[in-house]
Amino acid sequence: MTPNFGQTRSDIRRNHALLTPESHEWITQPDWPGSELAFLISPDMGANFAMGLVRSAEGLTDIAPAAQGIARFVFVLDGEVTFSTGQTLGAEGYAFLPPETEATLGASAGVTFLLMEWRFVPRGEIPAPVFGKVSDIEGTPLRGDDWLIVQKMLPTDAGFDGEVNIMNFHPGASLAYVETHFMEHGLLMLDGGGVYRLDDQWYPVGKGDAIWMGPHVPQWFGALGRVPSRYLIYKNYNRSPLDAR
Ligand code: UGY
Ligand code: MN
Repeated sequence: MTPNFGQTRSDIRRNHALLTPESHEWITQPDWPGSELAFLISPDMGANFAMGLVRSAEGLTDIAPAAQGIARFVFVLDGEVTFSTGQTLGAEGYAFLPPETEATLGASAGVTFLLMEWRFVPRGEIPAPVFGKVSDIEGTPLRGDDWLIVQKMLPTDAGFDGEVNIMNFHPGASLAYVETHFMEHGLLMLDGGGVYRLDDQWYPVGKGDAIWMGPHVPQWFGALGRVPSRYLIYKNYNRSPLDAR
């Protein structure tokens, strides 16, 4: 076997990180029996949320809900995820489970899904769980650009302390300007690829790559190639910059 000479595209910095598939570390956790998990983003690196991949060769039953006060978001990449409350999610199905949701989680053999968890910041009434699938969501052009379509997976009302969107880029489309904002992001590339600017670095990115963007990090994406590019992106939202971390 050829050695890889210590190379990876993963790059972990003070205010952003690129996490690429060849450097994933799959581990087990006591509260996820039967699974392997690759945590890609976590508070240890400065993020205010955790994001990772979960996979299971034999399938899962009765996985306990998230810890007290923690919201959970699941996005299915392969296979099926089920909840004890009766919902079944196929590929690109998703679930938002607010803190203290009772439902346990199951999954089919060969499942892989994205898992995000964060300490929920309530503003009034805590929203009910949300279940859906990406193909059912109507997209809207971002700031009038019909080459850049956003699908919002969660309702936009103020009870939600975050949003999770799919951004669809026509080949050659790009963000209109370099964004800087205090809200942070977790991102997973779903299709296509291009160049992601993070702070003062320009990274080639493609399907399967994950990105953490910390508060205020300058960010820009340009889609390259002949096929559309898509990414899933989490953003803390409806929060004041003065909310305690
Ligand atoms: O919603 C956002 O802030 C989004 N446009 N950011 C991004 O794609 N990096
Ligand atoms: Mn942004």
